[in-house]
Amino acid sequence: MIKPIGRVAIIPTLLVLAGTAAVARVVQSTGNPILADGSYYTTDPAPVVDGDTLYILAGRDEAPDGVNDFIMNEWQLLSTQDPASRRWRHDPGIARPERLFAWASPGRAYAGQIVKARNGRFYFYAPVEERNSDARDRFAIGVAVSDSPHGPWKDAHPAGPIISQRVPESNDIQNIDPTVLVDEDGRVFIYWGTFGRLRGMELASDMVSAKGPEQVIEGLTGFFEAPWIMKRKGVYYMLYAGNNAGPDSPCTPALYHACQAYGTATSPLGPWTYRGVVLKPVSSTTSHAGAVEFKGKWYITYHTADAKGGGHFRRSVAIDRLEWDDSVTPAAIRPVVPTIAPRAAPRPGRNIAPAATPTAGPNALPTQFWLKSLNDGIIRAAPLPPDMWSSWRGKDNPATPWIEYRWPAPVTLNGSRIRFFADQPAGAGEGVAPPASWRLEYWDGGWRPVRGAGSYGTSADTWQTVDFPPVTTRCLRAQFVASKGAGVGVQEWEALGPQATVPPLAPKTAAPPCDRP
Ligand code: FUB
Repeated sequence: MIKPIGRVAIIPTLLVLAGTAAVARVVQSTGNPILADGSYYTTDPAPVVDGDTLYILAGRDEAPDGVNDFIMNEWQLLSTQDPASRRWRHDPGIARPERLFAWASPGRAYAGQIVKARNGRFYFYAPVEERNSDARDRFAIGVAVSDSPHGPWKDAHPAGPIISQRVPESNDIQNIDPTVLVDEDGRVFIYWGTFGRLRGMELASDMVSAKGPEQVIEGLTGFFEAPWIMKRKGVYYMLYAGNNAGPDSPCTPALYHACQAYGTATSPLGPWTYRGVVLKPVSSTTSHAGAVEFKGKWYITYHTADAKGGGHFRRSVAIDRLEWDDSVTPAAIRPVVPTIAPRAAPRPGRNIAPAATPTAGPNALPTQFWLKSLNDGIIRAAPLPPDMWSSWRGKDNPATPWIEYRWPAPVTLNGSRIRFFADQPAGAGEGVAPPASWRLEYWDGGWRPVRGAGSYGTSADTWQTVDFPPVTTRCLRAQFVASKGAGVGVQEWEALGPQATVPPLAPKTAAPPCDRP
């Protein structure tokens, strides 16, 4: 019998693993994310194939709702014989930093990778924090070994981490996000890094000893973190999280969000050539991808905030097909089309903002914020900058910024709700503060204030609702007077029609402006 829990059916095949409290279960997923019911968040996927099984090593986000921190105490494993079946075995709690390494602190079980070596054993490259270290950044990469991806794991280098700010050389980067390739000739290469700094190094065939010097890897445009090394048809491919943001960036319009980009090289340590974007930003700020060939097909794994209760620090692993374009040299990775499990139909409502194209002005589109968040229907208890639009630029914040919705054809509106964000109190002259005042305007051959509107509330973190007699227009503006030199911030802005309708879909192309021919 299959007992449905949320959108995931749990088949009660409970497997208690000797020596740990972890309970394995078999899950019939309904699509992405693989585990979607919010009972376990799964992060930083690293796929590895052994025989007829595809394994995904994942971290586990345990941040309470509204806490913006990577609270990650353990790693977990997902495995399947057939991704298309959506039948996965879930092994929670396969390892914890302090159990893998005597020198590691608990917590911060960041993005690791399990790699099968030529000797048939599995090596687990795990970024953890050192307990006793005077390094400015205590993240270090340790290696554990096992005969199975399930473990049990044993420290393969009990002398300590193989990479830190002190070993094998001194460095000043954050030593996380390792990825390892065992090349066809048996040579082993490790890459790691974050915050725009990527290193690479050859390892000895024992999988742990440094062989070559640490090398700075360059050429991967917009590299931020999460490198993933792989090889196909003699070409080395590096997937990575990029965040070169801007209105015209192929990667991401908002600084905090990452795309997945890739580059290629003909030798493992480069030179590398940037090749393009594989995956656009997802619902979480990070998407940390890995890719692998399994039974003749390539798959990409990444994480999103799409599970129940999910967020930027409550991420969940997704898997999709990765396709190659062999008509070009080197073969290109085709842009990934992310899939998501079918959702319940949204309830009818008066908000028709999702059908509009949002824009902002004047000079009010700083890249750390995301205009798209205005009408995405998501309100977070502790939003990050890309969960809102704000006019805050640090200095010279616009005194009278505005946001605007443009519909492709005229719509009738008789109300609006707005949700301000503020990190400073009303009247503050810095940061993001509630606006001094605001009003709604609609286009009618010129910008006209809506008539008969009641009061315009300005408090943050609650809906401010404005009702007015119906107007028919293609463009609606919220015109603000900012608090002194502060920015204005908005998490969500709704445009309400007189009747409830099935929520409209986002427009495929941007609607044109009203005030320019
Ligand atoms: O999960 C913690 C960190 O978030 C990883 O190390 C990064 O790659 C990002 O996914």
